[in-house]
Amino acid sequence: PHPIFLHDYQPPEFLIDRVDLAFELDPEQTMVTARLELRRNPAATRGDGTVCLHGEQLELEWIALDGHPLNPVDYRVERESLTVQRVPDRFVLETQVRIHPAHNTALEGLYQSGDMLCTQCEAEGFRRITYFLDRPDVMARYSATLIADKTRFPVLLSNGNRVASDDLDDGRHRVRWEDPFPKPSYLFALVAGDLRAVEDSFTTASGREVALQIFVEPHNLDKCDHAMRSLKKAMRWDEERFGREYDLDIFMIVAVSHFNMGAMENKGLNIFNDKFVLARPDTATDVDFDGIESVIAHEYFHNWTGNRITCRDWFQLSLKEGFTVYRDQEFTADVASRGVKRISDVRVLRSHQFTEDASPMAHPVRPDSYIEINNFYTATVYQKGAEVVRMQANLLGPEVFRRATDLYFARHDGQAVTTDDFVRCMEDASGRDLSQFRRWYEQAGTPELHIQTSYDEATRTCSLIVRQHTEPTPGQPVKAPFHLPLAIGLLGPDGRDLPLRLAGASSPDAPGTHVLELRQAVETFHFVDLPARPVPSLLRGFSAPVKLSFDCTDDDLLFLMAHDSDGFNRWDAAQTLMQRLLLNLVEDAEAGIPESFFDAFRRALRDEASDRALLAEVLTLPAESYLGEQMAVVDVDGIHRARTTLTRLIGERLRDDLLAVYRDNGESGPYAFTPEAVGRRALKNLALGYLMQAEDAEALARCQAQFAGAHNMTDVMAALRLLVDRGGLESRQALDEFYRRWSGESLVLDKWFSVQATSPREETLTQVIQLMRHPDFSLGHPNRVRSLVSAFCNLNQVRFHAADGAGYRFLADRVLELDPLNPLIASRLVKSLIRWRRFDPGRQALMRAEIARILEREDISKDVFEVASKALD
Ligand code: HT7
Ligand code: ZN
Repeated sequence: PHPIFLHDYQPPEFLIDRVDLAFELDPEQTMVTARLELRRNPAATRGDGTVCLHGEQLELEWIALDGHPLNPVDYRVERESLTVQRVPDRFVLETQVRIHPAHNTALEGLYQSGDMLCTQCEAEGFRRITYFLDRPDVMARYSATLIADKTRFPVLLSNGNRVASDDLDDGRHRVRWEDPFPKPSYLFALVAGDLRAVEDSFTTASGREVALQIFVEPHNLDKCDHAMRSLKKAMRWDEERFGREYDLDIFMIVAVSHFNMGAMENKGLNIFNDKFVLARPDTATDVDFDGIESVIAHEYFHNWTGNRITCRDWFQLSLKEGFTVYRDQEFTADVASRGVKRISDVRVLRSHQFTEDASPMAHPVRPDSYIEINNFYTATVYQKGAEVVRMQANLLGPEVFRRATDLYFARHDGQAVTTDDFVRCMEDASGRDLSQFRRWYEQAGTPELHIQTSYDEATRTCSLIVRQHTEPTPGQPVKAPFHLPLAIGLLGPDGRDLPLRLAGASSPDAPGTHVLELRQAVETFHFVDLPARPVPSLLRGFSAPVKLSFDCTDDDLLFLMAHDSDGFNRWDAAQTLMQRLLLNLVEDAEAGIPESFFDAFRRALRDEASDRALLAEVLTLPAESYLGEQMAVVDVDGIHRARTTLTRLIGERLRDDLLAVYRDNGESGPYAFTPEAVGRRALKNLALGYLMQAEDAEALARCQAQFAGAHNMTDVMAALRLLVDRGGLESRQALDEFYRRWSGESLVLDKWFSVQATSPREETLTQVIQLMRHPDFSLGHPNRVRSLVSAFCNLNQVRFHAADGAGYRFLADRVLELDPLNPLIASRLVKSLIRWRRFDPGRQALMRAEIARILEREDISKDVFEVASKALD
């Protein structure tokens, strides 16, 4: 397989103005007839009188040009293309192909999920439906006529408006859809099935009525309320915050069970992994409710950032994904808790994106080459892309940023554009020069900021020397400095923010946060008029996606934890402190934990005024995988031992306070998904976790009672997890009971698989291997694979990285089994192996051997090939 390069981009030789599709739908074989109106692109730089269309796994039945059937000498069918010779500048091309949805295990193109048929076209799935110029800069108006058996497929959906329907003589029916908006092929969708809809409506700011429909299988009708509420919230928020109104008369969501990713923003017909639609308090956890709210919002927001304005090519993926993630993060921050949201976003960034940036798959937010684009739906493109938009928003300030996004929507509506076009709008609206800032799109790697602070009593000056450095990444040995905002505050001895006055500035800023703009590899800043040595609070709100190190004592961290006016930095100080204690314990299992730590923890537990959700975040120990990242060589077993020890010590030393917190935050009344109630449950279950690690008898009784008596899945799962991690008879009984109760609910059953796969108990891998043979397990069901196999490999550091290499062998076996079925899922799994350089020589050798074994397989997909081969480069 060969890479594709950004610098090779050429505009398409032909444009397609209209597409009329007709589908005779049947799972075994579907006939697709396409009528395409093509014309030569005036902007094209070359052309040789032929047109070459993408197509994969299509059986061509017939082909006609301007109404005349073509002779075989006039066209050539290859494995991935159809070339037609001697075409005029403007013509109509008609084709009919046969495809086989029931045998489509890759879940790209048209496929079967349970009893329904659905499509997934992003990024390059449309070419598995019909021959086409399957690239995002070819935007066309579509109609789709769907014909199917009326009993099996009473509901037939596609993009846009339903314009006609009738019954045919043979038990089939026909529905025609027309989408008035030009769109790229990756946004095409159809769904056929025996579905029911929950319906509602939304009146837009300009007074238009939009019909809202969520389609599900009949037994799931009672699990759509939260999704519908989330959708309406998102629609209103986008009007208020970004001035974006919905543009069609109908907006549909369909929940399907077999889905490669989270959801898909097809124009007017979003298709969702059912995990991000279906929720009832007794079947879904707070994390699930949260995920549904933000994924529904994310896909809805794509209607403007992705659909109305799309990407010129797939290297620009972050144009729509980074901006849309930024928008969904801001939405959640506004409708829930801004502080808690920032913490959870930064957790994800650090655990997924920073690790990716330090891996052989490191790539810029705008990659410059790829072998398989599916491998680039990554934390870098999504989460770092969102941070890059956030930095621009912060550099411009809210009003100017809004002017800049308005300009972007006005200037580029209906176009396929680049990240550079986006930045130009930021520049044009603000008058600022962002040329250096553009490096965030071009250079991979996480910048490291090292800050040295000093205080000079004589001049009452606090100086900051800031150094930035970015390690080389594959293909980019040398990095130029980034332009980045560094938000800081200085705390006085009473814990309050001091007024900040940069040397040379005429007047001080008000007390609070000051944003420094960095541009050089080394820069020095002097703050004057400071009566005493301040404690610096750096990178407030995580103002840039960097790794920060600065010279501060444990006492400084305790001080920041207690006083920083920036909630994010209070949390970060606690994390840094706990990280120090834990890494000390890894080095020396006998190392003591200072009393001051337990005192601070106790004070926090007793602080009844503080936000429970924020408190739960502050009191959560850093994850094992995150601790591993902080070490030169990951000490898998040492980290697990240290974290278990500190958890137990907290449980023992703070027993009474933890029990009090557990009791005080119990459920009262029916389930509510409010920030306050979610925070209470999080804190209560965190306290229970510490107590259970201390083997407390009362805690065990409470945990069992919670498992048996809770009416919400958050509390049931929290208790089940603790029982399973403890092991023994109680664990088996709880698992059996859970299975009996929930074996008919696929999404709940996923939880049953993953709670077992992520247990740190020694027997977990044996258990996972047994579960692979469970009648409810199937490699053809991505959610199930994620709940068992990916959960074990990605969320269970201590067992996956067992020193004998059994975890690695298990993973490689699954990759080899999955690759012929679903390369996208297989290749995501390989990513768990690629960071082998982070481990000790024994593990390194075992991991590399498994990657090599994967690469030895003939006919490996290009998805898996790209990841595995880059891992060994
Ligand atoms: N734009 C979508 C990304 C996507 C995808 C979704 C489902 C299955 C396969 C997919 N390939 C790419 C989802 C999003 O980011 O909104
Ligand atoms: Zn997206």
